[in-house]
Amino acid sequence: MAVEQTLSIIKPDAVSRNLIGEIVSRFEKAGLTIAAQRMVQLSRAQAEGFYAEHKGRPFFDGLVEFMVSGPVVVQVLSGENAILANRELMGATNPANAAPGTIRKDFAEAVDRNCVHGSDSPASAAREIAYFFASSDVIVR
Ligand code: DAT
Ligand code: MG
Repeated sequence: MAVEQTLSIIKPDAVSRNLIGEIVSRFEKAGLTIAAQRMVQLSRAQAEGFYAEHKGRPFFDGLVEFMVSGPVVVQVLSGENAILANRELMGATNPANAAPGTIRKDFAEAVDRNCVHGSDSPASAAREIAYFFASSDVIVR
């Protein structure tokens, strides 16, 4: 087991529905700690760059539109196997397929409004954390 950091985003649908606290509470109850956190209104260029791996997919334009539709909370979560632990707390991309008790099952309305983002690998975590935070912003306890 290794202590990892992962990039989490509480997306515009969850922020606008006042779910920040509910979602952060799930991370903390699962033993993950908040190592960095900031509210951001993403620009179109920032959203496109963040999701560059999906450019060309049919849902890309809608995804970017959604991600700039309101503020998001970007955060670094830290803990044992944080990358996979966060993916498990989030649940499947489509809330219809997400397991009971996951964030997406309990809160998300649709695949294109699915409340949270989480890095899916060590490489994506490193890239995504650096996309939003300087290393001096990340406080691992
Ligand atoms: P995840 O966010 O679970 O890592 P992903 O990386 O495959 O999922 O896709 C990024 C986001 O794009 C996802 O959270 C919501 C959106 N998305 C993915 N597949 C979609 C689809 N079939 N229709 C609409 N939006 C989709
Ligand atoms: Mg993904």
